[in-house]
Amino acid sequence: MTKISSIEGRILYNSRGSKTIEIDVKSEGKFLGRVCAPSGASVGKYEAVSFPNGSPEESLRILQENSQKFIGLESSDLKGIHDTLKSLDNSTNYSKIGGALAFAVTIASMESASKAADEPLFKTLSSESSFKFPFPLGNILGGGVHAGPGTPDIQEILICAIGSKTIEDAIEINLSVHKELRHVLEKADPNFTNGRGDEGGWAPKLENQKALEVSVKACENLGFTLGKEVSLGVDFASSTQWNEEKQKYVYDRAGFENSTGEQIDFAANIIEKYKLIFVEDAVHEEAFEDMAELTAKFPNTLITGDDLIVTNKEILTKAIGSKSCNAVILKVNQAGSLYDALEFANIANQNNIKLITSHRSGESIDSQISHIGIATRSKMLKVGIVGGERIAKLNELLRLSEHDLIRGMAEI
Ligand code: 2PG
Ligand code: MG
Repeated sequence: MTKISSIEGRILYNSRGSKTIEIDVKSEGKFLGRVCAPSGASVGKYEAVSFPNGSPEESLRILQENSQKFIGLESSDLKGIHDTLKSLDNSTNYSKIGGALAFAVTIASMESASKAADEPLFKTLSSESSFKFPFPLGNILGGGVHAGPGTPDIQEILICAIGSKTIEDAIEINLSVHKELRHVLEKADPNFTNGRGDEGGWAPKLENQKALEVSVKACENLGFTLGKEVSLGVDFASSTQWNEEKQKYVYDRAGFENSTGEQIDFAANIIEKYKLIFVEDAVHEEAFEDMAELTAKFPNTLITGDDLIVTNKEILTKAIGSKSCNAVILKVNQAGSLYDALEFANIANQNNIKLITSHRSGESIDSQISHIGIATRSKMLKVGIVGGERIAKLNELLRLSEHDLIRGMAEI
């Protein structure tokens, strides 16, 4: 048992160059847990607010004023630390202290506890005795709010090496497809600049279908068959296309609009044509019934809620009732504290809703989410493919492959 002896924070920058906070939690004066908070660009309406009034400085000031409340708590007592945060902010979305603060304090405390116990973080977070690796799910081509004009409206085309038996192989294959896609794009357009979006996926000037076709081509050039060695996924991030006034999805870049029915057909055609294993937010964040239609139609595809569910256990319970999805994104900072996120993960696991632990588009070089993905028995870990802040998560998985407690890949 080790007690928190100090808690401090500082302002740093995330991968997009925006200000964020980093928190240091020390136990017994020596076991340091250090966490830098990420943040999203395609943010769900109901997710935790990152900072009060958008100010990281304000979050830090609140921490400094209240640091004594954390000192003396057991660093492994996630509930106690969570309750202390809730005593400072009883709102439902951490609007008073900022979800980034709840995120960083809770994960840093658990990291400090894991160091004190001399065990890896995933072990501190779970009482299970054996674990599996989630499949890395990586962004190969980006558009939407993660990339500039002329890129696809859909936000992400993703690769997953579903046939891999080891984490090393799964990571290597994702990297090879990302590299091959660059060659395909260069061949198709001699003026392609090798530009990349916020998460390291290539950002070519292509409309949606063309972007999917070049992604398939990259897989085929490497001798892969879709559905065998690899499968593609898509994050439509449909709330960014949804126009409340028109009650339509507006695809500005491709130049068409979809009614709600047309959007379901649009997504269904893409799922069928490209044999997608993973589909995220194919409809907007409040379209629970439309999602349910896709879930019923595609039982073998992970029909996944991100902005729809925002790692919120009440919304998840509602979605389970309406059978809106068979998979959910887990982003700790959408929930706020790690305690909130682990409760959410339990509900998902108990109801056979598959978990995909995910990064944010604005990331740090931390890698605790690799441990969180393992501890929550996530099927996939959505962390990108290249860029220091993405590679950091994959490299941590490779380090963890030296650990006896983790054997084999998750069953999707
Ligand atoms: C998403 C994420 C991560 P953001 O929409 O799933 O890929 O993006 O962090 O911008 O919400
Ligand atoms: Mg998403």
